[in-house]
Amino acid sequence: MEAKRQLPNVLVTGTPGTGKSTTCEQIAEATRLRHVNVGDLVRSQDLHCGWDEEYSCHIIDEDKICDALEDQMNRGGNIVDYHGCDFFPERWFDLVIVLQTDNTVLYERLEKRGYPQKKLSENVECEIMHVIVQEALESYREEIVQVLPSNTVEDLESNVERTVQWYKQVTCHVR
Ligand code: DAT
Repeated sequence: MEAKRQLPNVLVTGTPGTGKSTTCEQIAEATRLRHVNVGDLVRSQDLHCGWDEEYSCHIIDEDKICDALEDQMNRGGNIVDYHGCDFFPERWFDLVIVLQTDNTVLYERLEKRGYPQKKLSENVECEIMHVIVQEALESYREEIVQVLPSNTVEDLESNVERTVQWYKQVTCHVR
C-alpha cells in the first residue's frame, strides 16, 4: 500500500453483469471501504461528452473522471466499481479484482436487465474474448490482479470473503 494511504483502494472490474456492484456493496458493508460506482458518478456529475446512440451508453470523459476521484483515491479507503480499468492511474490501486461470468449466465443477466440485442451480444462477446482481463493485466502488476469467477451465489460469497480477509490483513495496523 502507498505510504500516504491509511486504507487501501480496491478496483472491481469486469464486463457489465458480472456482479461488480453486488460484490462491492457486500465488501463495503463488511469493511471501511467506500463503494464508488463510476457509472453512477458519470451520470450524477456529467462526466461525459454525450450519449452514444449505437451502443446506448454515455461517451465517458476519462480525464474528468480521474480528476473527480483524485483526492479521495489519494486518501484511500475506496472500492471502485467500473467495467473499464485502463484509464485509471496505476498507483491508485492495491488490489484489482476482475470478475468473470460464463457466457450463458451473463446472457441471461443482461437480458433481464433489458439490454438491446446489439449491446447484449457485444458485452457477451467482450466476456468471451477476456477483454477486461487482458486490459487489467496490461494496466496493473500481475501480482495485484485477481481473476475470480462470478457465476453463483457461492462464488459471490467466496469472492467477498477472500477480499474481506485480504483487507483485514493489509489494515491490521490501522486503528
Ligand atoms: P455489474 O455491477 O457487474 O453490472 P451486478 O452486480 O449489477 O453486475 O449484477 C448483475 C445481476 O446478477 C444482479 O441481478 C445480481 C446478479 N449477480 C451478480 N453476481 C452474482 C453471482 N455471483 N451469482 C448470482 N447472481 C449474481
